Amino acid sequence: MQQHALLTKEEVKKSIVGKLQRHNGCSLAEATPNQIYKAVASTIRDQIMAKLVAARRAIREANGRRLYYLSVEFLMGRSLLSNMLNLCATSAYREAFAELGIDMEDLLREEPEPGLGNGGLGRLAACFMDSLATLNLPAMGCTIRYEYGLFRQRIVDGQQVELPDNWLEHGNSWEIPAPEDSVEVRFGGRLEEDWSSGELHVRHMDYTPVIAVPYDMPVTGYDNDMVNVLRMWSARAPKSFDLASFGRGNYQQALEVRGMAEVLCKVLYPEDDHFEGKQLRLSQHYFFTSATLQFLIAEYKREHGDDLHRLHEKVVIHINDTHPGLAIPEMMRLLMDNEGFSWEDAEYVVTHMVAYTNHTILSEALERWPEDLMRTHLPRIYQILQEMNRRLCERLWQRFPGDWDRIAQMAILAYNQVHMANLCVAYSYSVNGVSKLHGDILKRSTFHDFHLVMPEKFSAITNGITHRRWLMLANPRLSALITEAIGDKWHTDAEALRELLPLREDAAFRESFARVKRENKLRLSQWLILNQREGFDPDCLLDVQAKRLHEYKRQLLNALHLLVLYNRIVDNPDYDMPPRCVIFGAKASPGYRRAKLIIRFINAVSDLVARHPRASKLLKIIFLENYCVSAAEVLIPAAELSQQLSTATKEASGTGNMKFMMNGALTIGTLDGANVEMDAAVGRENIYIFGARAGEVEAIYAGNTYQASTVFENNQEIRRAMTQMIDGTLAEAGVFNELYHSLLFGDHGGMADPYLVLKDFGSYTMAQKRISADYRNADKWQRMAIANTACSGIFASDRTIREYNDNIWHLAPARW
Ligand code: 26V
Repeated sequence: MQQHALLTKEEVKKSIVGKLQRHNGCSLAEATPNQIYKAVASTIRDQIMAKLVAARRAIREANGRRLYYLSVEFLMGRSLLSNMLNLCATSAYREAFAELGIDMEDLLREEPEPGLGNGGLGRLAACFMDSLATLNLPAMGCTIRYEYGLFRQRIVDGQQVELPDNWLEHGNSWEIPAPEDSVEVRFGGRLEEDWSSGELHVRHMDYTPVIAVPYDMPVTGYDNDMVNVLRMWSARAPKSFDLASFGRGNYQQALEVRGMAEVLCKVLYPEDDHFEGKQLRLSQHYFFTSATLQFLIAEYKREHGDDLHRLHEKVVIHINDTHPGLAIPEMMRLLMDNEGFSWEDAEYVVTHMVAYTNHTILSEALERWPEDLMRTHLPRIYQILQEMNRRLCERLWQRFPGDWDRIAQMAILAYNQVHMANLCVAYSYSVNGVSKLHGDILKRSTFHDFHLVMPEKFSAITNGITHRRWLMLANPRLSALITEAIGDKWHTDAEALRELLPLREDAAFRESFARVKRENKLRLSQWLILNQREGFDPDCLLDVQAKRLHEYKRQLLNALHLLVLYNRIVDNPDYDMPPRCVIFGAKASPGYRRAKLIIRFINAVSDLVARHPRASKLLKIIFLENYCVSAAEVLIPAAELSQQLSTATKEASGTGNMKFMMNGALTIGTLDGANVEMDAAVGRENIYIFGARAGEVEAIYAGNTYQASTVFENNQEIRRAMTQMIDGTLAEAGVFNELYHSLLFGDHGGMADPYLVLKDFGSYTMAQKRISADYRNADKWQRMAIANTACSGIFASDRTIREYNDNIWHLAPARW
C-alpha cells in the first residue's frame, strides 16, 4: 500500500479552487472547462511530484540496476484518469467534483491525447511503463517529444483525410522540463584523425549541433509509492553557436543549424508498414538515442564516479525494435572517444548492456539505411559500424568459411545498406520475439543463421496489456462487477480473474455480465452519435475490427464477407440472422494507397447496405473515425466479437486481441501471433479459429502452390462479391479495380492474393455462421464471454514485465 498521504475531498476542492484563483485569477464559476481541467491536473501532479522526489531518492540510495527503455513511439493515452486511478484517489476526486458541480466526463475530454505512436509497438511501450512502475522497477522510458503526433483521421465522402495533430497547442499539464540535463547531438561534418599522441584520436569537425532538451512525464505505479518518468527529448538550436555565427557573418550556417533544430522533432512519421530511408527519420532516431546515452552516462558518473568499465552492471538499455539500434555504435563512440576506452573494453560493455526486441518479420518494414546517408550524416557512427561489420564478418567466416552468401545476409553492411536488424542481433546480449509463434519464426527463419551461431541470445516473451487501463479504467462497470464477485486482488494480480470461471454457471452473474455489456454498448452508441452523428441499436451483436489498416491484417476479408452477407439477405426475403453492427476502426498510412482504397471499399459496402430496406435492418456497418487510445477505451468494452484476421505468420503478436478478450469479447481469429496462446488459454470451445495455419502458409509461400483463381471459379458467392467490386455496384466502375486485380492476379509479377484472403474465405464464412447461431443462445454466449475474461489474466503486462525482468533485465524492485 502507498505510504504517502492521500488528499481528502476537502483538500482536493481547496486545491482546485486555489489554483484557479492563483493561475487564472478567476473563480470556479468563471473558469473555462480547460482552466478547470488544468487546475485538476495540476492538483494530481502535485501529489505525484511529492512521490517522485521520494522515489528518486530511494532509487538512488538502493544503488541498483536501472532500465532505459528506448522507443521511437510511446502511445500513452490520456493521463488524468489513469493517474487518479493509480493514486487510488478516484473517489476523493469524484466526490469533490460532485460538490463543485464539475462533470467528470466533460473534464476528461479536455485532455488532448498524446498520440506519439502508430500502433502496437508504441502502445506496448506505454503498457510496459505502467507495469514497470507498478512492480516497483526503476526504469526510464526515452523517446522524442514530437510537436505533432499521429495525424487525426476524418472520413470525407468515404475516404480518409489526414489532419495535423497539434497536441501541445494548449500546453501539456503532465510534463516537467529538465533543461539542466540538456546535451548536444552532432550531425554531418567531417572526421580528422590525429595520431600525434601515439594513439588514434578522431576529431569531429564542422558538424551541425543540435541541443536536446528533456521533458519528463511522470508515470505512477498502481497503489504504491513508485513514480518513473517518460523522458521526451526536444530539439533546439544552440544559442551561443547562433550568436557567434552571426558575429562572423556565417549567416548561412546559422540558419542551417536553426532549420535542423526546428524540423527534427516536428512530426511523428505515420508509417508502420513500410521502411523508407529518409534522412530526417535517421536524424530523429540518432537524436534521441544519443541524447539518452549521454544523459545516462552523466547520471552514472554522478552516482558511481568517472570510471565506466562497470557501466553494464548498473545500466540496461532496451531497444524497442531496431529504431534506437544506433545506441550500439553510439555507446562505442562515447566510450572510446570521450572516455578513452579501447575497442575491446568498449565492446565488452556494450555487448553486456543492450537488449533488443523484434516486432515484425515483414521484410518491407525492416530498417535498411543507405550507407551513403549514414556516411555523410553520421560519419563517426558509420566508421564504427564499418569496424563492427569487419569483426562480425571475420567471426562468421570462421564459422561458415567460404559461405559468402550467408555472410552477406548476416552482415551489418552489405549491398550499400546498413542492416539494422543484423546490427542489433549481433551486438545485443538478448534478442526476443513478442509471442511464442513469432519467437519460433525468428529462430527458424528471419534470424535462422544467427540462431545457429548464438542460440543462447534468443527468446520469446509474449506481449501483454495493462489491465489497469484496459479493464479498470476503460470498463468501470465490469470492474465493479468483478470486484463484487472476487474482491479486488485482481488489480495487482490479473491471474486472479480465473476465479470468475465457476461463475459461468451462475445465472445471476451471467445476467449481470450481459447487462454490463449492454450498458457499454449504449455508452459507445451515444459516444458515436456525439462524434459522428451515427449510433446503433444496443441489442444487436457488436462486431469490431480495430487496428491499423494493413493488407496482412485483412480488413478486406471482413468487408468482402459483409458484401456476401448483403447478397444473401437481398436474395432471400426469409434470410434471418441476429442483427449485427460491424465497426471498423483503422488509420491507413497516408502514403499507403491500397490501404486507403480498402477504407473506401468498406465505406462503399456500408452505404450499399444502408440503402437497402431489409439489409439495413439486419446489418449496419460503421467506420469509426480517428481510432486512437481514447476511442479504444470506449469501443473495446462494448465489443462482443473481436476480429483478429491476420494471415498466419504475419502478426508478430497483436495486443488489441488481448484487450478485447479481457473485456469479454469472443475472438474470431487465425492461429497467428498471440491468438495461438489465447486459444490455448481459453480453450477451442470459447474461440472461433479459422484459416490456414502458419505451416501451411509457409509451404504456400515456399512452393507457390496456391491458385487464387481456383477459389474464384469454385465459389459462386466470392465470384459475385468480387464482380460487384468492379461492375459499378459499389462506386463508379474502376474505383476498386486495383483490389480486384490484386486478389485475382497479384501485383507486378507477385503471386495472386498474397495475403490469402480468398484462400481463407470459406473457412471464415463457416466460422461466422457458427457465431450467428451461438449468439442466438444467450446463455451459451455469456458463458463463453465470461470464460474469455476469466482466462485473460496471463495477457496482463505485469506478467510480461516479470518475464523480461527475470530473463533479461534483472532489476531489483525498489523498496522504501
Ligand atoms: C515499423 C516501422 C518500419 C519503418 C520505420 C518506422 C517504423 C515504425 C514502426 C513500425 C512498427 C512495426 C512494428 C509494429 O508495430 N509491430 C507490432 O508490434 C506489436 C507489439 O509487439 C505487435 O503486437 C504487433 O503484432 C506488431 O505488428
